[in-house]
Amino acid sequence: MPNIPSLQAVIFDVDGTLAETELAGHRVAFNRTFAEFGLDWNWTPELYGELLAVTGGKERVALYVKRYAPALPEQVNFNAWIARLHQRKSEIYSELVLARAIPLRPGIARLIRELKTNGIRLAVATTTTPSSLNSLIVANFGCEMGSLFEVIGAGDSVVNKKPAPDVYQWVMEQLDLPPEACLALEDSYPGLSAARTAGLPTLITVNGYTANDDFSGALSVISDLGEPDSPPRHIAGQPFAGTCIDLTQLRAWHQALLAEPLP
Ligand code: XBP
Ligand code: MG
Repeated sequence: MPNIPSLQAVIFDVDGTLAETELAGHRVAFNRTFAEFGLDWNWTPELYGELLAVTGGKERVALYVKRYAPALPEQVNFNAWIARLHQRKSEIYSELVLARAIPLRPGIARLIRELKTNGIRLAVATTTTPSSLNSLIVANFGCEMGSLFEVIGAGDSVVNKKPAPDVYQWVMEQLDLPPEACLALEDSYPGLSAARTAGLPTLITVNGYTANDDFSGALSVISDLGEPDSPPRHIAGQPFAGTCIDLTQLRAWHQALLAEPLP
């Protein structure tokens, strides 16, 4: 019998996983910021989907400028200007989520509470900023992010953002746990790549922007975590038992996977 560690921690992605924040949250905040900065840029839902190929808001603006060469205001330092723009965008995003414009995805609040009650350690690995994450948590849980998550890898915690594995590796170092004792929850190809390269078994819940991503190597791919009266749809990988994804299911997947690892 191989020495299989039990599931000790779940590491959550944020955007697209905890909540559908991109279309009505980050995208809208970017467009409002562009208007405030006197730019005539408009990131349509389609264009934003294309720009999601790169993670991180500052990096996304830089990709847009490189790819579409829009007229830029006179400025001395491009990176400093992007940083100011992104700072303001983050403030507007927080205002949006604190107005409860962005609810959590099905099953997220239920699973987080169940994991916490049962002593599973909780962490976050995201490319968004700590302030944006905190606003989402305050709006939906009524508490600060630090009271839910023991370790938070966010924004510029690491230099190389997803799909690089760095943020997951940093989080596991802080947890002092090996990947075999953890499970990642993601929604996108860059997120899956980051988690898998870090050695983590990864559950995917898809969303409108990521439904057609390549999720080869995921433990399981499902529509969402579901609720007891509203089961998720299984898309690929390991099937689930029961009506929604709970701790019993995560433990079952984890044990089965460790006994027979993914290729
Ligand atoms: C998703 C992202 C982020 C957000 C915006 O992050 O790619 O860039 O779109 O974040 P994840 P900021 O799924 O890893 O949580 O503008 O705050 O950088
Ligand atoms: Mg994501």
